[in-house]
Amino acid sequence: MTAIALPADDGTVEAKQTPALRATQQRIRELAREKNAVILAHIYQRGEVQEVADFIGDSLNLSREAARTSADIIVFCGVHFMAETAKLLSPNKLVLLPDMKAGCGLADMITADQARAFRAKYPGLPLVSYVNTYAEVKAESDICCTSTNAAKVVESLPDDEVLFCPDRYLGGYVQKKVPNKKIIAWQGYCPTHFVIQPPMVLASKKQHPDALVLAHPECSPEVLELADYVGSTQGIMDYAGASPAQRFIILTEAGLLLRLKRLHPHKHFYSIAPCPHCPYMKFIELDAVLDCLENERNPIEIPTDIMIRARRSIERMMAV
Ligand code: CIZ
Repeated sequence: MTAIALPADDGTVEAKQTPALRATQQRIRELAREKNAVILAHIYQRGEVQEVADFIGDSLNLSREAARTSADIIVFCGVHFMAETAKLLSPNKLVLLPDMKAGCGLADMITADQARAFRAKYPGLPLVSYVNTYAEVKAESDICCTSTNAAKVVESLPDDEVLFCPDRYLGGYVQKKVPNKKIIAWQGYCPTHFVIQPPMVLASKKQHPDALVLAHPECSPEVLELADYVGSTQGIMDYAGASPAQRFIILTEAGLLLRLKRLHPHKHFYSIAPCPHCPYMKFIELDAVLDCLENERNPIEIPTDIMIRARRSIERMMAV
């Protein structure tokens, strides 16, 4: 293993900058150039993985950036559904996921069969699916959404009642933003955001009374009640960057905290205790990135019929 972890007081983990780590990073960059590959790192990735990326961001923006490049290969340092989204938007590129164990606890909460049964229970209602779903679920949906545009997507539909999957908390948050429609939400949730509980937030607020609380809408409504701002990963990044405030409590996965600390070293970012880490995101290690690029391992493949229908759901969202 190339990286040696150094835990910080706030619960984030930085890799020790050893010669072996730097050599692996350098080899990844050389190979990316030789093979005309673009490396994407989701904002929840380990710091040393973010450092080798061409683009860092949320899953949809990364997939769109990669689609705009003339790269032959996309290495997606993130989780499986994200690499699938990149493949949907770049069907002619080879998309690689460094470690196939990088699944998603939230995406696992609904299968295509369950999505079909959900629709059958409410005939005629449109199904909106969060991008955090597998391609086979997107294929059963009318339209996709992100945490940034979910309210806008729901608002754009002509129906008074809308099915939403898989995240009940994002569904509930959207319901508050769009009170004129009834949202019937699938009862899934993100296990990493689920561990964030109000007493932990209150304890962090007590420790940092002048800090603003920025929360992701995958947190429970009780947690969102305590937030000064609720937004997607990109929304939190933009808010923290633009705000004149100097101190922030960040209620989402540790990778975002790490990114904010690097981008704004003069500001102060805190978490809750314990700091939430997504185990799936952390499966992506530098050695796996190198191995998958070197050996073109773990290509993402999506059956054509699913590809066509899933892509349609994403394109409808992009048109909103
Ligand atoms: O789609 C993404 O990247 C995730 C996980 C959430 C977000 O808010 O960006």
